[in-house]
Amino acid sequence: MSASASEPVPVPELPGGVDPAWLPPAVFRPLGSRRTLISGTGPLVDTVHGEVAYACARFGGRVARGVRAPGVSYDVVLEVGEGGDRDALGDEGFALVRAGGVTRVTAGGQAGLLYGLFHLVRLGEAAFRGERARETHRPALALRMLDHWDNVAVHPVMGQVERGYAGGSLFWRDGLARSTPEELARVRWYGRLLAACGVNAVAVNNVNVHEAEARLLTDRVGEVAAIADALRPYGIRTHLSVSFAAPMGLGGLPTADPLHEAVTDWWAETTGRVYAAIPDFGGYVVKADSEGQPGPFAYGRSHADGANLLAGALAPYGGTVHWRAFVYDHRQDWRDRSTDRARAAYDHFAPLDGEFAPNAVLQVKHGPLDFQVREPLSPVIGAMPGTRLAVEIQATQEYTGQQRHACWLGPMWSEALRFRPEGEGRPSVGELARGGGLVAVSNAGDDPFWTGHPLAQANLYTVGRLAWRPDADPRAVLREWIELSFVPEETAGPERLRGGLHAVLDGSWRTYEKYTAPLGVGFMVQPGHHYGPSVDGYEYSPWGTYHFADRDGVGVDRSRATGTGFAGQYAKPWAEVYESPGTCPDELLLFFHHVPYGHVLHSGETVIQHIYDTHFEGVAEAEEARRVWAGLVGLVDPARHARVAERYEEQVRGAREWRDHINTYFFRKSGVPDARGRRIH
Ligand code: GCV
Repeated sequence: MSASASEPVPVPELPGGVDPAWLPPAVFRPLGSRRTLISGTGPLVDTVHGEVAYACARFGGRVARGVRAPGVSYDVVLEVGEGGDRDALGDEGFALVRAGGVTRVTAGGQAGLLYGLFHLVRLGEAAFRGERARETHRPALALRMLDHWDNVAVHPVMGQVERGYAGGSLFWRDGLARSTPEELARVRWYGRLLAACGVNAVAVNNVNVHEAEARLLTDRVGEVAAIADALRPYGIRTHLSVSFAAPMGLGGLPTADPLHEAVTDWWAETTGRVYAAIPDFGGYVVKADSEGQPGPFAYGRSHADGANLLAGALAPYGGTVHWRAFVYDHRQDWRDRSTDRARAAYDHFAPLDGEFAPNAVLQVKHGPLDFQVREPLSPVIGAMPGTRLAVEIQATQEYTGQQRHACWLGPMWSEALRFRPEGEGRPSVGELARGGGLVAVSNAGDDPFWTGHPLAQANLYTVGRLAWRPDADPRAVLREWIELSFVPEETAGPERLRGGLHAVLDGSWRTYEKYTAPLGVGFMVQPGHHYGPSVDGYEYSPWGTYHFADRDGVGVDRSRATGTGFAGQYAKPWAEVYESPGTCPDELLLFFHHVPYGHVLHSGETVIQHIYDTHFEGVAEAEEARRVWAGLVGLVDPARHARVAERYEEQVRGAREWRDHINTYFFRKSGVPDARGRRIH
């Protein structure tokens, strides 16, 4: 556990060769060259003390803890507030003011002090200049979480990390928890990075629970406790993915029926033991009745019955169950046009609104399908006002370039979080998620750059900052990340570096969209690993992800009038907007409608010409990004530069492959030549 009160907790040592991401030592210079007084007690205040001491040791400042020494003046005061401040700011909020040459952070609680500290780090010198009127900062979402799809043992198909593109797991190696001092220092460093962008919860194992992962709940809980110990100093609570069938697999019961008393007792006892090992344990994450995972359907019970079973076991300890809404038929017959995977989550869950326990959170993927580069918002998010909802996004780039392509997802997530399911004047998704939070599938691993592609660190950073403020301008978040990670020192002439980084990242999501599956139709990826194009890869498969291209047209008719009725799952105005190709936004046209190739978009182009044009443009943009990046050599750390340069080679190759597959496929299907006469194979 933590060091005793009032002792600084030392900053963990970054293992050799590992990239400091958005916390290079230089970002601590402005704070570390001043005199700071810290007041408050508790383990997170000890962490703050350790951070300031680390900064001062490097940059010549001084830090004192407790009462002001007579005759000594301070430039910075970091304090946990009393009375009204505590109530107004909450445990995680803080106020910042600068007057009379003193910068003062007053936090509502210990966690707020930690976030206030990292806020000062982000502000850099600006935090210590002139006067600053009192401003308050509080996270909009109480739960800001990363889910790791990390396997404890290497899985024969999915490897150590399912959909992981950043090496092995930070937590597990070959069947065991990582436990060397160096490995645990790295876990602590991960916690440090997460706290610096606002994340406060981590689920440490895959939602697809195999045998080894299942046992983390029982005889192997000590391994989870060790991870929790490493993350705790940075205000991060640890969560565990569990199998709904655990009472059978681990407890030897003949059933996992959520209404069976022996099952309830088993979960209660097991959960009690988890809390004995990890007193601040966050709770369970459950994938049930989904892609082969067991669930309550086997007993004729509802998902509210299932979630409430675990919620009941967690409630005495203040824990939460995160119950995933990703439930659909993955054994669909492609000939069956009456089943639509996009409908599934709403069909299963909307009727259960109001039935979930207060400490059950329904975790809903932001789109109705599965983290495609473009999807509408999941209609579940606007349809369950009586349920605590968490929005799930995917930082790991399963369908967005697998961290071989630069694809900053901030604008996509921001669009989802700002979307208003019931139209203008009604709550945004960010507001609707207040009860449950924002959860991202992590893109981090044991890669020296944390995320495989160094520029994918921007996605991880953006997750935390958007969870803190879902209405933040994503470009401002990117700017913060650039300043911390690439331009920490106020050196002359970093404008070219800033400009170059914005040039390659600002529009990278749309670039990726341009050269992959068009107009919201999704998938068209190679089955299994999901990298690279295969237009018909999933067309005759059981997974429910079809595009229905033929010689006349393409897209899925999800209208109420003639299609699967999915558009009718939305409230007004969206149900009407999506219902007709005349009002449906271009970028979602093929998600909602099957149209002829000659259909004219709002942009004035035909669908087929749009496909050709965007695919040529997307490749040109990827080539341009590669060129811009090459020009930044000498301005970026050489190892980072080299890694990104290597990834751009692959991105350009991959983009060309996508372009040629998609354009050729649709040229052959439609027989319509490119109006601009470019070469199509
Ligand atoms: C963890 C998609 C991915 C799976 C993932 C699943 C989920 O289907 O391909 O790897 O499983 O989503 O979100 O549970």
